Amino acid sequence: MGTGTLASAEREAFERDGVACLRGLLSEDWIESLREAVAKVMATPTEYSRDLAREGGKAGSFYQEINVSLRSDPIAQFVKQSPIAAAAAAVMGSRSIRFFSDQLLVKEPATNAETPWHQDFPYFPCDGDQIGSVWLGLDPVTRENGAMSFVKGSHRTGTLFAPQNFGSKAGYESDPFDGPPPDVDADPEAYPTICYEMEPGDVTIHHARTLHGAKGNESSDVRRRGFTIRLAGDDIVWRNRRYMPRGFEPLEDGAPLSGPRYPLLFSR
Ligand SMILES: O=C(O)CCC(=O)C(=O)O
Repeated sequence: MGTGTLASAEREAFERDGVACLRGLLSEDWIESLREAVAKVMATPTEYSRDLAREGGKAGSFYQEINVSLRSDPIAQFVKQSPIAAAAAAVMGSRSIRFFSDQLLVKEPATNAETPWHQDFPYFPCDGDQIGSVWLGLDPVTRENGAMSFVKGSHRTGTLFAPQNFGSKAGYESDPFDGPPPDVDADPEAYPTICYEMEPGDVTIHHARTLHGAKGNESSDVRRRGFTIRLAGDDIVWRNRRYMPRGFEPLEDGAPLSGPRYPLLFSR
């Protein structure tokens, strides 16, 4: 699907559910170039690389690294030139899209480290509504190997749950939020979820206030190489927060995103 044919159904799904799935957005060439680049990144870990399975005392490996596009030219090229930013603008209803951050999240087979239920927004030093994440898999992604689930409509409840360390699950020192995230799995009636199984080339885009999480990778032989790009629309401004994740360049409190660290990827 090209962004020119982006159906209003996907924008409606994003508004209603807090997540939309765009099938076949990316060509095989983009996926192959990302696979090669991710292999190089993982072979040369940095101080920003973590294994969330090891940190959480779990089996397997859950490699996580923030802002890999800042150290890998092919990944930067993907962020800047692929149809991702134009698609995000259409789905989020924004005239412009800026890069905010990215994250590589690779769950190897037989890894029982879950991605805890969380909203992205409390981890982001920003304010506004037009902010979301485009997530893609470099492998077929199923419930078995760790497809994400999203609590439908949770981006519009007005509730924001406190950030926590994904490995140890300890709460971070943060601004006052509405307590820790709920146990979504324990109450499916209160928290109806949606899960998209995906092929390489498909992407999801979720609102930064949407509650989401993923199981571990229970497959014995299929990896789950996930890559997510955080994209900011017209109304997003910098906000100083007590919990400040690594990898951001602070701006003045309340300032619109600007400068080379937050480049404009799309405008219309
Ligand atoms: O890949 C995962 O398991 C989690 C990704 C995520 O939470 C996100 O992209 O916001």
